Amino acid sequence: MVAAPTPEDRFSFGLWTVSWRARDPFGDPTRAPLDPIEAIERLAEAGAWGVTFHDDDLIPFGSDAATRDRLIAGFRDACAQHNITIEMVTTNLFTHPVFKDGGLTSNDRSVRRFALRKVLRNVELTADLGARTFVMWGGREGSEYDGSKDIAAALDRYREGVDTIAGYITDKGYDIKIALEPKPNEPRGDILLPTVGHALGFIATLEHGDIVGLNPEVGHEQMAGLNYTHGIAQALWSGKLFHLDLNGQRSIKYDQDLVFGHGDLLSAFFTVDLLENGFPNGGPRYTGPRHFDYKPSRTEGYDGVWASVRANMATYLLLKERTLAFRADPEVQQAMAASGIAELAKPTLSQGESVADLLADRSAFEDFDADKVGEHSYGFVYLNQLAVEHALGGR
Ligand code: GLT
Ligand code: MN
Ligand code: MN
Repeated sequence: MVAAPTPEDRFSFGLWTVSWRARDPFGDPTRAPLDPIEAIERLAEAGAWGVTFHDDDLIPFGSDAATRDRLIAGFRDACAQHNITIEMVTTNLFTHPVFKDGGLTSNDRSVRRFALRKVLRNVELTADLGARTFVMWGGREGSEYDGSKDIAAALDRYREGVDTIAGYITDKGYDIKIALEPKPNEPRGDILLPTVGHALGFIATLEHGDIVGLNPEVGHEQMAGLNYTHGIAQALWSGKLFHLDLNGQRSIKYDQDLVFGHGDLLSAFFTVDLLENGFPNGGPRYTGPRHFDYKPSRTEGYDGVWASVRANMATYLLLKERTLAFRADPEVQQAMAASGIAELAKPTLSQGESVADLLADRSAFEDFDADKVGEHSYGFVYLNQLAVEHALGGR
């Protein structure tokens, strides 16, 4: 039996996910447009707690002020009526042709100024709607050709842009945090800030970096061949895991945006394990929404869209149940202890021990039997098998 989602689970969905009409580079849309109000009704019905959106998901690019106000008011009412929390807002700096060379890092300065204005306007909307996270996915910030972009200047402009926005939020006193979303490629040949690690390095150079963190997406790290759980672990350890995009990806290829768990299931197991149970030896915990950013496959009609919404939450809840059982299993606890999981939390130098003390410790080097210690069998395979057995419901 799969547990039903509750508001406490804090499951949220991008409006653009269920509204995706399934146009791809080779084919026309396979689904009719979806009214945002209906999307809210259906998400609520499925048990979602929250929603997120781009300005342009709700307000078509170029709408006049009256249309904009009307659409926002209708959306706000629908969310209130169905108890759906607007938890994050993000800005579309990628669809209109004006952004073909990027928004904040376009070689064309007038585009950069327009992009900044579009983002700042959207910050105001975010504050107005009470959302606390402002995601910035720079999908068009990048290049196809190495000679076409001065990367140092592009990073200067990226920093200028993010700092301007973060400084604005701070000056206004808004309770909003910015979460940068890395992606290695697609739609650009190469995107700036391609991975969690690049973004963390970038954030460290910001003047207003205190309110800037990350929104890592499962598939985006996996497109770069990286370990998503490790990525969010380092973001968490750095105090920078502000938000998440959960979905599925099967190896290094185009961005699949599958349902969560429909890619690398065991990786999803350990992602949920980290989110729900934390680091084995304690440490910072993620307390934000469980946000799904996926694309209902092009083969599906709206019945399939709503089934896929439920699938994301059901898979998460099943994995949550399995990871709780995994951590509670005495055999697992024993295997973890035997594997030295707890020992890693012990500082390598003893309390008060100096480098001179270490240098004087013959047991650490001169008398250290590397060959003997090299025979240490860690038991990681057994531990992993226990995880697989729990994931498959075999225990
Ligand atoms: C776009 C992208 C996503 C980002 C969204 C936020 S937009 O759909 O593919 O990964 O999270 O801008
Ligand atoms: Mn995403
Ligand atoms: Mn994606």
